[in-house]
Amino acid sequence: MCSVRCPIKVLVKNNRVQWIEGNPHVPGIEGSLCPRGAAGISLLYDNERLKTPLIRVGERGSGKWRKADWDEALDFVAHKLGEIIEEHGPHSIVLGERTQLATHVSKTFMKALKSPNHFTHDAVCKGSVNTACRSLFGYTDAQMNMDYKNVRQIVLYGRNIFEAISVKEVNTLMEALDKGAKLTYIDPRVTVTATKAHRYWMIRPGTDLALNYALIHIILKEKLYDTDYVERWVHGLSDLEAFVEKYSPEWAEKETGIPAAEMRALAREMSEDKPSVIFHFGYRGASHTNEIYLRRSIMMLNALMGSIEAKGGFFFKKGPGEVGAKAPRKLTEQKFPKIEMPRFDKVGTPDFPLPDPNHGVAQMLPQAILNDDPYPVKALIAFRFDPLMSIPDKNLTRKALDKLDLIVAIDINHSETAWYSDVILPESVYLERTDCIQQADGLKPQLFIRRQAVPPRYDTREGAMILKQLGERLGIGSYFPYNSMEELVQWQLEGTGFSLKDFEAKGFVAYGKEQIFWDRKTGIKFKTPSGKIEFRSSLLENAGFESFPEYEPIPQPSDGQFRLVTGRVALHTHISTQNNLYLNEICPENVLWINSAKASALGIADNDTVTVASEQGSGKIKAFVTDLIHPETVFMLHGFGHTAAAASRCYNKGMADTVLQANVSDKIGGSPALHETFVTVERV
Ligand SMILES: Nc1nc2c(c(=O)[nH]1)N[C@H]1C(S)=C(S)[C@@H](COP(=O)(O)OP(=O)(O)OC[C@H]3O[C@@H](n4cnc5c(=O)[nH]c(N)nc54)[C@H](O)[C@@H]3O)O[C@H]1N2
Ligand SMILES: Nc1nc2c(c(=O)[nH]1)N[C@H]1C(S)=C(S)[C@@H](COP(=O)(O)OP(=O)(O)OC[C@H]3O[C@@H](n4cnc5c(=O)[nH]c(N)nc54)[C@H](O)[C@@H]3O)O[C@H]1N2
Ligand SMILES: [Mo]
Repeated sequence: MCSVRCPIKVLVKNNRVQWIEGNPHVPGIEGSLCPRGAAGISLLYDNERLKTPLIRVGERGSGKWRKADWDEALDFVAHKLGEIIEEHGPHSIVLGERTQLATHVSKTFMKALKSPNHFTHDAVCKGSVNTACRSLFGYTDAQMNMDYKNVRQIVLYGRNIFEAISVKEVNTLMEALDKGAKLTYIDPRVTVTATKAHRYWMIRPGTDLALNYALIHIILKEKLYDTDYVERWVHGLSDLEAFVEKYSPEWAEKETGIPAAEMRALAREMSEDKPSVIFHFGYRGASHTNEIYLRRSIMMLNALMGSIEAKGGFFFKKGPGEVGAKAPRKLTEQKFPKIEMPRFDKVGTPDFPLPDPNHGVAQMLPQAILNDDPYPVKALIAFRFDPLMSIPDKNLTRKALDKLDLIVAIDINHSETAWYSDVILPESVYLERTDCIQQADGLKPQLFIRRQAVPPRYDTREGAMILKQLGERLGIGSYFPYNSMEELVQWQLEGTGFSLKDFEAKGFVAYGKEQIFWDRKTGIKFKTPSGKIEFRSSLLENAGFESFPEYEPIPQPSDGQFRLVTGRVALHTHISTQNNLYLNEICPENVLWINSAKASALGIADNDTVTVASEQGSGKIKAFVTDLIHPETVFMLHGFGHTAAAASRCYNKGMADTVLQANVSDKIGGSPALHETFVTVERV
């Protein structure tokens, strides 16, 4: 139901799913689920999901399809891809996906075809967090996690943890709060998380960086940091000291609207509880062209508190290698032909040197297609990813898609991109399929498996089988040495010492019994060139970027404009559950949060329909007039405004943020700057 993939237990009787609950054997889950997890049954039994392969017969987006059997659909796609490869080369094919359990399969598909153009959702989710962590520690954010259980103080910058949910995180943090941990929440909007915080700051949007420079200023001036840890592990402290000299709390108070005295209070409290403190690096909070420096400043605060690789702080995830064992195999371990062409997004070239090449930068796709830059792109395979809804500026993305010779969607729903594609290859939903092994690194390395609970209701297949069968038709079948998902999983487990049987009791296995922390005095294995936490970053500076650029305020809305901010709610997953029978019933559309004083000046009352417009596009939505949002900002839930008629429950309900947002990026870190769009709001 969501990319977080919380472990579940499914009760099946007579091949029908009766009940879904959290996996009782997983600490922190113990039976519980979020609303979306519980609504899995209504996905399985939804008769509006994709049922058979479809080939388009009308105009793109017209919704005119003919049903095809699998052989016909796969032959059709393979034939078209073959022609495109022949004429334009394999690099003219792009495959984009949400990182998932079959990612090693789709990467293999692209590598074998000799295309460099596999990208994931990572950049549009948290690209700059990834780059910031690599610049400081030599690890990605995904290779780190937080020890919520033992935390004493936690600061969340728009990390709306009690609505944008991972069940284990929520439960573990609630327990820590019950035991006395303190929560500070910072957001221009009063979220559910704000209501549970000990301290809440309604920050002026886009100014978190100013706040952090002031916090660092206080911590260094008052020597509130962990001196032993910093001396041993930090490279560039004196540079930082000179840099933050001018960023006083009084200066930051003017920028952020947060009283200087409160900043001092937080810095001192954090110091008292160090190192069991967390400044969460966040995902989709402040989202601006300088995001990399915000994420770096958050992680520098953690480093100053000595909370990296500390109980109750951050830790590096330990893999099977840490206990002398072997990780599950991945198809990507095979030998592939060399690829000379650069990526479509230019990641890894001097134009865009720093984003993670394992993921690429999704939101560069429209520009690459529209400008034939760096070369013509001709085909897109969208696998569990919806570019039209998940890349900012829907109209621009649609224009780009119009230029393609082939669009293939591997999905479970009539997503916006599926609706606009040429061929739809329907995947079985998670309850109907066995997936690849999930390697879950952490304080204790573990492996999880998701096994088929019931047979597919319709003529659908698993993604890893679909790609294999396409590969066979394209002459790269030998890269897929399996005939079923069970065989693939067995192949993956070779050498790990585990077999499928070992998963039967609990759904997962652990490599060892003990939690592994590295020795804080001698043993933290930072993977930076200096072996330390690089405040002065070789990654940034070798690429020609500064480690400590002067603070520059982000562009501000002019009179009559608002900054558009978006986010999630506990009842939906991004853009994919709006048509779910249960979830649609409790949250059928999104609304526009607008500050009461501003609304009254514009003559807008609660529940009025308003037109929201930006340079990119416009649409209509109901207003939610409230004091619970900063006057400079309006907010809407991400994920609504679907136009695929076949998904009738969410068809034309609410509005899509992507229609409004400009496609601009943090050109160092790789995230889209989703909150740099200004809108006007008018009563209809
Ligand atoms: N229910 C549910 N849970 C999910 C998901 C889901 O789709 N549904 N998706 C998962 C995924 S992939 C992700 S990445 C995470 C996302 O987790 P979060 O990043 O916590 O989620 P968002 O809802 O995007 O929350 C962003 C918050 O930032 C605030 N914000 C906006 N501008 C600023 C600013 O300038 N400063 C500060 N401090 N805050 C600001 C917004 O008001 C909003 O409340 O959630 C995960 N969990
Ligand atoms: N404008 C804007 N853009 C955003 C965001 C935002 O807040 N605003 N948030 C960003 C974030 S944090 C993220 S993580 C991304 C997420 O972006 P996406 O990955 O595009 O969003 P999802 O809703 O996770 O689902 C994508 C597609 O996967 C399909 N799907 C779901 N389950 C399955 C399955 O089992 N198999 C197959 N084949 N398909 C499946 C869904 O039907 C949907 O079409 O979007 C990012 N983009
Ligand atoms: Mo995300």
